[in-house]
Amino acid sequence: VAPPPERFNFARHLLELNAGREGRTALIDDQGTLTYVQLGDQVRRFSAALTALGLRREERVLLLMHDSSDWVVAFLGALHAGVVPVAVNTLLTAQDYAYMMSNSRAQAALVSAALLPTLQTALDKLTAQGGHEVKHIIASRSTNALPDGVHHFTTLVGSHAPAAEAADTHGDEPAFWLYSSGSTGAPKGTVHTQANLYWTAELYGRNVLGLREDDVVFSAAKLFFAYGLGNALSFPLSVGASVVLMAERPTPQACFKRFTELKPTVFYGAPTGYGGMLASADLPKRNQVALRLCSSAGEALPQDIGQRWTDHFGVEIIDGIGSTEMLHVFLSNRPGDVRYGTTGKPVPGYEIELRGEDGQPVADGEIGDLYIKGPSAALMYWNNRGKSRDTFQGDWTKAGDKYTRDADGYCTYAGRNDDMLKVSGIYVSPFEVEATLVQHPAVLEAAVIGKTDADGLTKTKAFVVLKAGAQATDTELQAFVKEKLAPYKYPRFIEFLPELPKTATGKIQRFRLREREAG
Ligand code: 3SK
Repeated sequence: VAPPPERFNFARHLLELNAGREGRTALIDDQGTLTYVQLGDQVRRFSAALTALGLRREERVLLLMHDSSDWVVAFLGALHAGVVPVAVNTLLTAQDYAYMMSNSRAQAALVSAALLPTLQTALDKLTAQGGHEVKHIIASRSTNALPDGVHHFTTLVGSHAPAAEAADTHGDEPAFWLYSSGSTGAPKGTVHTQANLYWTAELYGRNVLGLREDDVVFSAAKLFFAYGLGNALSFPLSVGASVVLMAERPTPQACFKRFTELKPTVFYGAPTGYGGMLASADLPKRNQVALRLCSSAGEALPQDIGQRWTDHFGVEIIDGIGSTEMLHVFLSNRPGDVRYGTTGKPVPGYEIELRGEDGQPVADGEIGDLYIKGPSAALMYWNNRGKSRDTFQGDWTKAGDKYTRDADGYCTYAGRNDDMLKVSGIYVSPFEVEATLVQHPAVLEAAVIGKTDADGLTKTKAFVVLKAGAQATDTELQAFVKEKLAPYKYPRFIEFLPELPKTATGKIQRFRLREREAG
C-alpha cells in the first residue's frame, strides 16, 4: 500500500476519492439517505460552520452522538477543518463526560438532542468545579425547541456555504481522539492522526475484508468505537460503498430488521451479538438476507458460534482483534481461510511479536504478551506520559493481551495480562464495579471476576459480602450499579458469600473465586 502524501487530510481524501460517485448512496440512516454528493456538500458546509464559530486547528470538540449521517458529517467536517473530534461512547454518565470535556479541553460539544440533558449535567458539574471551555453546543436530530444558545445541526449546516478548501493538515497531525479505558485510573485520550484512518482502511478494509463499491455495510458496533469507526465510516467510504447506520441498540430484532429490509452484504458484530442472534427464534432464513461476508472483533469468537453462523447463513465470520491504540484490526482470519477458534494471522502491513517475561519472543505454542508494529498506532495518550511510554514502545505497541501461535502461524487468544474484562466487546474494569458496589449501604465488600457462559463468552460476576444484619437482593444491587455507572457495566451475576477469600495480608484472592467458578 502506497503511503499517503505528507500533507494529508482524510476528509479531503474521501471527498476526492468519491468525486465521480455523485448519485450513489453513501449513508442510509433511520431518517433517510445521503448520496455521495450530498455527503460531500454537508461535510464542507459543516467544516465552514466550525471555522465560522471560531474553532481553530487542533482544538478539540466533543462528539457525543448516536449513529446517524450527522455523526459522519460532524466527524468528517471537523477533520476537514483541522478541528479534532473527540468521539465518545453514548452509554456513559455525566461524570464521565465531565472528565472527558475537561481532559480534552473541548471548545464545543456536538450532541444528539436526546443526550442534551446528560451533557448539560456534565457541564453544570464542571461549572460547579471551576468552569469549562465549551463555547458552543450543536444539537443533532432535535424534535423539540432547543434551549437558548444551542445550535441546530441541520440549520447550522444549511446556513454556511461549503468550505472551498480543507485544512492543509499533515498526515501525522492529531486528527481525532477516542478514549481507551484501563483497569485503574481515568480513561485515556488516545490521539490518532489523519493518516491512521487511511492505513486501516487500506490494510484491513480493502486488502483483508475485500470491501467493494457494490457493498452495503452494516455495523452493530457504533461509530464511537474504533471498531465501528472503521467498519461504518472510513472503510466503506474509502471504496464508495453504502453504509446502514442505526441509532438504537443493536438487539437481534433491530439487526434482523436491517438484514431483511436494507439487505446489507457485509455485517460487523461482536461475538455476544452473534450468539444472541443465533439464539433468537426470529433469526431470518438464509434466503431473506443478502450477506456475503461477516466480521467479528471485540472478544474472541467461540468456534461454535462461528460454525453455527456459517451453517445457517452459508457465510464466514472473519474474526480478528484490534485495539483503540492501533485504531483497527491487526490480526485476523481471511475470507476463504477461516480457522474458527483462532484469530488468524497478522494483517499484511502489521507485524506481531509474542514476548515472554524476559521480553524475548516465545516459541510456537507458548503463551506470550502480544506486541504489534504497524503504521496506524496512536501518537500517545493525552497528558499521560507514563502510560504512553508503557504502551507505545518505539515501533511496537503493547496490546495487553496474551496469545499463542501455532506452527502454521495461526494465533489464539489466551487472556488479558491486566484485570480488564471484555463484556460484549466492551472493556469493563472489575475494580470500578467493586468500588461502586461497596457504596451500597448494605455491602461490606465485593470482588468482581469474569465468568464464562455456556457460549464461551465472558460475563461479569460479583461476589458480595453484606454488612452484619443488612439485606439486599441481586436485582437491587444490579440496579444500584446501573444507576451509578454506564449501565453496560453492571454485574450480570451476583453471589452472596459470608466472606471473600484473602491472603494473610488481606488481599482478595480473585484466583480462588475464578477457580470456584470453574468448578
Ligand atoms: O476489540 C477489538 O478487537 C477492536 C477491533 C477493532 C478496533 C478496535 C478494537 C478495540
